[in-house]
Amino acid sequence: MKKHIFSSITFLLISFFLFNCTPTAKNDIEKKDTFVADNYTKQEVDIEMRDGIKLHTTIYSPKDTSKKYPILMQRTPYSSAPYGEGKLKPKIGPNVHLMKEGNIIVYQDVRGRWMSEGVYDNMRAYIPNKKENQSDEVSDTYDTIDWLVKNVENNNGNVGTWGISYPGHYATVSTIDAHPALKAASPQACIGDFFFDDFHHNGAFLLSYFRAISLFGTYKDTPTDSAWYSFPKMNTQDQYQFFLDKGPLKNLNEYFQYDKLDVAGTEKKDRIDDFFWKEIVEHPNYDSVWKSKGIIQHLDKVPSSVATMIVGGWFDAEDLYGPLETYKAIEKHGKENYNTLVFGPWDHGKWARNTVKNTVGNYYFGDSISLKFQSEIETKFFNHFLKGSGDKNSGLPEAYVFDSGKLEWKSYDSWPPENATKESWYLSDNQKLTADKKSNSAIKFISDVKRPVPYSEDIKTVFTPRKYMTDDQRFAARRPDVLVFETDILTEDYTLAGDILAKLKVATTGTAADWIVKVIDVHPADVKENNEGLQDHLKMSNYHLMVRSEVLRGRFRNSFENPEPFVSNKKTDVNIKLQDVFHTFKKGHKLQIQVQSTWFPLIDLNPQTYVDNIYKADEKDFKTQTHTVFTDSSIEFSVLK
Ligand code: PG9
Repeated sequence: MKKHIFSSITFLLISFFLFNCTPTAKNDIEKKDTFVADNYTKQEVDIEMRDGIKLHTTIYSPKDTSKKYPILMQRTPYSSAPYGEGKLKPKIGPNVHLMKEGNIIVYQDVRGRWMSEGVYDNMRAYIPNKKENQSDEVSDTYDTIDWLVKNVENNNGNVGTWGISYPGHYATVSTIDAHPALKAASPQACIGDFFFDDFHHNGAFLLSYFRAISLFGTYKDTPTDSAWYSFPKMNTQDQYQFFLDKGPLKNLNEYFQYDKLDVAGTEKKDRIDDFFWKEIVEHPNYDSVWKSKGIIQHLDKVPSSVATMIVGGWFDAEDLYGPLETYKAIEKHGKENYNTLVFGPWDHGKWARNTVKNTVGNYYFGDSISLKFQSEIETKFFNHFLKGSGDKNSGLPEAYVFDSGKLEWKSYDSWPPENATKESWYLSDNQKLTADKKSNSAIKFISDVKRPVPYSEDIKTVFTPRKYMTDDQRFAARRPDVLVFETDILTEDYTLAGDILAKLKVATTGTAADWIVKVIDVHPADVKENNEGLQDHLKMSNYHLMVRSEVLRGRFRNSFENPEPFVSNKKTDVNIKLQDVFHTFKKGHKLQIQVQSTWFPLIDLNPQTYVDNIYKADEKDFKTQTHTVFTDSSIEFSVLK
């Protein structure tokens, strides 16, 4: 057996940054957690796919063979480690309850990753009408399930899939043209489309993902249990200054050996290029490359034999579009499907954590929220469909959603709730958000590419963004290049339930601009209680809680496929869809809107002069401009009375 020297640094890094779970040192895990070793056996098999490629699959089976068990599977690009005889995960399965009651738990390295054969492709495109032996992730999942139910001892013939983020995406994939043994799938924070999740938001590049690109852009040509990629060395903790000094995105090519990509005749195995950076650089628009990779469009192929529970976090900085659009697409196409939604006050993957205090950054939402989800919702879902009757009377609600303002769960028969209605507020001058349309005046601000608006007060370098989603926005509100509009102090509760549409009317002296809109819950000044996780320089008094935020790269205002410049100084409509919220602005609070044009370095800088491809823009293209927001701009909310 090949000696496995899995790179623990990589494992620690991936675990911490992507799932905010800091695995304790190896010996602590062994010392504390022997449940898996005491109650499960582990086998590793290489399952052959229809095209001959073998996928490395790790199977944990209960030692108690007196009964049969369903199979719970996660397919992942992040490794099924640890590999090798006698090396076991300290915890397995979606949660500790499902681990302890006994299930067959399976992990598989997806094609081209870690110990599996094949060539990796990010968000590999689904091939609807595959020719014989043609493979994609759907067929890989089907072939794997087929092998498992036919070969794993003591299985009860029922399979469930689950995963968070990229593994969540593969759980979504499992539902398409699903194997008949698949009875339940829980895609969680599932990537829907890389043009709207993770690396891009409405055409803007998430510069804050810079270090994560290497994770997915380097080829490996043999199965390996050690990391074959490396992360760019920034040699600083001040990412704002780092990226400001770097200037145009093309200056990042050096970190991805981009220039070496086109060396004629270079064998793939000799290249040290990053194919994912090349994909991002050469496809700045929503073209066939990104479209083909999006999974939402194929969710008309989810059979009603598969029950789905889509899970997400209202404050998930990585994948918010994915879970919301996945749920809505299955609702739209699968009228007979059992399809439910759970959205809580979580950041990326927090619902899988075992912490009692549920916070996101500086904000505290309550105790045991994740723990109750695991025991009362997630475990119940899988047991009903994999061990129980499997009918539609699961006892679980259609939409189980947490009001992040009232700090309480609510159940609805649909999401958004049927009785939510649209209400518009106008961005008036004197910094007011008013219910009635104001005169057509204009508010100007200078958008300085040399001094962009920070997306957070925190300067530190991130692997992927997380905490900013609930950050206090007073630091931004006090900048001249952030426009602020707020209601009077609310005299009664005001509940938003569903998406938000910012209908901006803007102009610029330039020919290109980004537009960012933030929705903020301004807390009363007399709030005295400060939770223990609050950063020292902050107080809950007058806390400006960011409830939702979104960017639109202005060139895509009319089409993500066909960008177009602004006409200088011409009043122009820019509509920005902000993802769903469920938040009550309580009596005594204020609802505030902020509008700005830079958000650095969460996203890259817009040159503010139109160029064909910002990834290839030169220093000379970046120009400070004066932008204008007209006061007939409005925000349309989904309101629950
Ligand atoms: N969706 C998350 C991610 C994808 C790609 C890069 C970094 C993060 C995730 O899988 O956690």
